[in-house]
Amino acid sequence: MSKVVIALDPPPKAEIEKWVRERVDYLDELASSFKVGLPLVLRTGVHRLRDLFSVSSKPLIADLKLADIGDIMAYVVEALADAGVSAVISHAFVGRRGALDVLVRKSEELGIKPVLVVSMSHPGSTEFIDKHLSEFVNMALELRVWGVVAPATRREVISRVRELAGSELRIFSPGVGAQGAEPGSAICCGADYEIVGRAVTNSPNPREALERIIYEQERRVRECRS
Ligand code: OMP
Repeated sequence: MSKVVIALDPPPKAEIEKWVRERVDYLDELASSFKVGLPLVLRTGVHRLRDLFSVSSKPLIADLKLADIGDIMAYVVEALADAGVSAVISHAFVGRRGALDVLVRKSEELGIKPVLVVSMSHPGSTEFIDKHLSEFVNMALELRVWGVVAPATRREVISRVRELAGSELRIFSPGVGAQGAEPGSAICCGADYEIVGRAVTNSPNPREALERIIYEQERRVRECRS
């Protein structure tokens, strides 16, 4: 099983359902899971997810980067559970009391795995978010969430998260491909999965692009572990 999560973010002019179906079809065999966010869900509606991904054998991660009070995030998670989603990504910065504790409780009740963003792949993440990195990771550990998001674009952050988390948390790393990070580089620093979007989904041949990324990922991981 590959260690690539495919981010399905359709460009604005894409013929949406055709775009999604084709990519799920071509990529399902090779992807570890699919991730959908606002660009897709706003256009299809959450009610279409179950049908659009019915041919997929892989888990579906909803990346809505939730950042609200707990009761409202719990409503969102209920809608996602009805749509067949397996995991949900939320921001860590909203804090625990009255926010993430409610979200985690509701997610557990519905069998959805919570994932917290503890650092982001764009440069501005250092302006605010990264200043609290260790607090976010400790909170993720206390809440016993399933995983965290940390950037492939700043590998030292992944190493730090892995050091703080030990083997407890799954680390998902975006930034491979379109944002410049090399396949396998995040896994070499302790990530479990690399999130790849446009480098695959906007390619004229998405399957071939994903095969190349997996090949590169495996080669680099072999090298760094030898
Ligand atoms: P590409 O840049 O096209 O590979 O897509 C990256 C995907 O990861 C997009 O779906 C982003 O929303 C997501 N992402 C980031 O790029 N940076 C982050 O810090 C966090 C995420 C995320 O939570 O998935």
